[in-house]
Amino acid sequence: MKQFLSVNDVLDISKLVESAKAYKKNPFKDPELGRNKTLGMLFLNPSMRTRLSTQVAAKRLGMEPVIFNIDKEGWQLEFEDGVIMDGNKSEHVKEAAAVMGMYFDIMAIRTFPGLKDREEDYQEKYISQFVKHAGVPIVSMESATLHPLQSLTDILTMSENFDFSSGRKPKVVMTWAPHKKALPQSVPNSFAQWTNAWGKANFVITHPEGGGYELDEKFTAGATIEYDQEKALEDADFIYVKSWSSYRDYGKINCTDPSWMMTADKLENTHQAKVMHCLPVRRNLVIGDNILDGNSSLVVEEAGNRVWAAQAVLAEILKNI
Ligand code: SN0
Repeated sequence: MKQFLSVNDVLDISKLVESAKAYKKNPFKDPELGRNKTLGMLFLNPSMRTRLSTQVAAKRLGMEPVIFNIDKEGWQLEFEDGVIMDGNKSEHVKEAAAVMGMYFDIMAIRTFPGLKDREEDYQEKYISQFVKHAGVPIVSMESATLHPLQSLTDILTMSENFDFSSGRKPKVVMTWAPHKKALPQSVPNSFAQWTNAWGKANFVITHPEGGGYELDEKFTAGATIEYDQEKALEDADFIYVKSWSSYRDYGKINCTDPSWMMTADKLENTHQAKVMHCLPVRRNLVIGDNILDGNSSLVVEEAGNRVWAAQAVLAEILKNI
């Protein structure tokens, strides 16, 4: 693997999941793979799980992770081409990325969307410039439109929590939930893209009708869209809860209906469904206490799996440099 920006960089999802499981069984089996290699971890936005799990994963492969919170500690970067830099931006990404590429063997980057200009966000203006100018493999730690390390973790978590030998496909339902902030579509886009590419589930997406919450079909094609949440949740094996802002009415919050919150009573007509969320989750706004404090929640186990997903991805890239 030469980079990790989306599922399209993965040759064989099942193999990558098996590799993550092998690291889970034996975290220290490859202490030499990343020896004398440095991972630059660049944050333009906040992070807890991604930062910590990727750092731990890198160390277990013998790598040295170096963290740089560019948003707080660096020069403000310019990303536009051909501008006169007489404003508050001190350095162009062309130099910044090229320089960092001289220091690091792999670079991992977190950069959220602006949620104002859909075209700009969906062109991945920020991460793509690092790809272009850094000259080293780039790993997405959530970009403007995708969050592949999270999605690999989610596939791993589902594969551990379903008995595929039953011959039945699990029903996976991704449901929208209300939120007070306009959130990126990155996590739901990416979950849809990976679940479709994985191909081992019956996949349904449910969200309010009329607010433009339909996600980019480039990621969702193959999934069933059902606007009635109750109907969508029938016979579910996994319920993936996520809030996102409108895609069609870009970046807007067009629905705040609390009845879309995930609560324990909604599990009644499911196959004892397990509830997933990437975290951080706002209790009693997105998911109720009665789920998060009960047996149906996988959220902590899921977050724990982030280490093994990151380790599998870094290992694949290290084998190629
Ligand atoms: C981010 C998102 O993409 O939805 C990161 C998830 C991994 N989530 C948030 O920004 C939540 C912030 C909040 O205040 O609840």
